[in-house]
Amino acid sequence: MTDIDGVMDAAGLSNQHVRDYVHRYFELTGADRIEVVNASDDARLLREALDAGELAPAGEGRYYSRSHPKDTARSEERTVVATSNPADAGVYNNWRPAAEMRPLLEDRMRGASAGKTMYVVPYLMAPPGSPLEAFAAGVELTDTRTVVLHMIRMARVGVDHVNDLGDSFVRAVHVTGDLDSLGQGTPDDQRWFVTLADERTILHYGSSYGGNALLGKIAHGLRQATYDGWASGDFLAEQFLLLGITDKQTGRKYHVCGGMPSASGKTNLAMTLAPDALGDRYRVDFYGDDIAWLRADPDDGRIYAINPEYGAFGVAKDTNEKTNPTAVEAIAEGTGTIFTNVAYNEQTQDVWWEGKTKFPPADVTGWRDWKGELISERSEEEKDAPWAHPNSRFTTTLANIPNIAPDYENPKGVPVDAIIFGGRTRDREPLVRAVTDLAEGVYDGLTLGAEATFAAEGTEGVLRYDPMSMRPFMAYPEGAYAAHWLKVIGAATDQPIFAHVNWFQRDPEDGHFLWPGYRDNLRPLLWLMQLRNGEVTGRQTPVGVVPTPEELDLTGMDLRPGDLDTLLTIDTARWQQEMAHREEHLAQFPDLPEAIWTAHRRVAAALDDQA
Ligand code: GTP
Ligand code: SPV
Ligand code: MN
Repeated sequence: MTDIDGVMDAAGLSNQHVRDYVHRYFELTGADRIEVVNASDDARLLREALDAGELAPAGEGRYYSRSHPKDTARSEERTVVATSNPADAGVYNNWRPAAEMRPLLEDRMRGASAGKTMYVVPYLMAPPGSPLEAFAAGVELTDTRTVVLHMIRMARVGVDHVNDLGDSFVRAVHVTGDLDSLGQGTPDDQRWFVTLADERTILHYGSSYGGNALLGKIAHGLRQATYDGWASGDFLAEQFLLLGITDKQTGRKYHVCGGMPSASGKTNLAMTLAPDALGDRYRVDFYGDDIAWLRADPDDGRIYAINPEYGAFGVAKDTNEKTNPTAVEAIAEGTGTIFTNVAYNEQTQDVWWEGKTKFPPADVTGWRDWKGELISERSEEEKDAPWAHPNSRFTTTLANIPNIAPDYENPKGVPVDAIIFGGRTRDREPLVRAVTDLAEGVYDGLTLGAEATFAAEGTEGVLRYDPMSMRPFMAYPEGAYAAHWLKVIGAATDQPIFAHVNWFQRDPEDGHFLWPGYRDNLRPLLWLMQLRNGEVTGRQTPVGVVPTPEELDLTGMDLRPGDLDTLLTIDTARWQQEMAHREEHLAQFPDLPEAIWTAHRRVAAALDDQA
């Protein structure tokens, strides 16, 4: 019989509400042992994971793991937000009654951790001392050691974060289940990923990968927090990157945040190194790459943003010295980085993924693909299959990121100058278009349409609307969401400018990206800051202000002739078609604020005038 209280006493876990919660789920899941985790346990847990074969060494101070081959991405279909109020049902939150989901999940979890250790992981999703700290604490219970190691990198972990909180922490229970027999992706799928938002409880069963299992990140940092932000009236929690731009010539510093759907460029943008030609003048500071919480500050009337996370869980594909030198350094030897589902060489302990180098290693000796199969033994049909899973990732703490902002732990957060939206859109969307009106900016976010990616199972390439990039993380109805956005940003007297960006326009004939992307993405952001400062005027179009070709600083770039024109063109006929789709999309949301419809009609009329 495990002496649970003895373990919690020894770990200094004194909060009685937390202790009661641990007792309850220890009994329910039937785990054999418990362990209370602090960040300082990392080295020991790494050793244990290496000994147990859950991790393999990937060079000095780096680690490699493989997830179950049926468990490599978020499952949107199996993800539910449940409450006790049917009026909380929206279009994208897959609402179910809490009274139905809790017993269902607890049934699945009953006895499912038998033979395993239950790790108790107290965490904080905010810089300590943040005005939003009251929404940030949680305790994840998990039966998988590699999940603990990821949590230590992705969140601030330790008992001190929860001891003095009474009952105000998120209960986040993760039970892995038998991944061999969960019917993943079949009509008999056993997995459930449920946020009981009005009970501040998260119950996830049937995965040990990414957002399905690291509950501080997506389930708390986004789904629970977006619900809490609305219920309290105080803040927004969004799938946003957050960066700073310093103009070394003028000494001014700007902050930009914004939403792009999963695997669409947030990490890369936040880690951007200024293009060589502009590096003497500008510096980009990393604040966050996946989540931002935003609030209006009554003192100076500005919007402030924090990154609640402590690490980055970044897409490996195409990460290299040219696209993202900052990331390459952040995952170098000695950083404690964990790679998941990339290719691995068991003889050299090397890792590889598509786009790390132009061609895969020529000598395939010792190389195994993400499933663990030897490349040298691949059959003719398998020959061209990717070595790494497209959603393979690296996990590293923020402190490893060389352009981490010096003030990234400032509890107050940073004042936001611009909110941008973007995604993978092969036509129609120009490189950048600025929107100065709040309702039109919110409207633009709500109608963000892009090609879905491999970050969720079974959706790659599908064109879909992804409001503010929150479609997989919505927790309450879209009409109320729009109204809450207007309220929170509207409370600021000095509001950010909005913009829509697109790095993914392609040539219709040969398919090449018209814009080289990556480090050059700083250029349209610089233009946006100049527009906000009144230093440029751009060209007014029905869908916003677009730069003139002269206004963009393209020093050191070598664009193909004609590509820049296409990048800055508004195709009126194509946009008119889009407006009809938008109308259908928005019509799904009852109670959408009238200001959003007014913005839609204004844009539509401006396009008709121009046609
Ligand atoms: P999540 O972590 O899933 O929320 O994704 P993210 O939005 O942070 O995506 P990330 O920056 O990791 O990029 C995903 C993929 O897009 C990677 O393979 C990048 O190499 C690629 N990518 C990022 N920026 C650009 C760009 O400017 N141009 C092109 N062509 N690809 C890009
Ligand atoms: C995403 O899918 O948007 C991610 C990765 O940021 S995960 O944590 O798996 O959700
Ligand atoms: Mn994300």
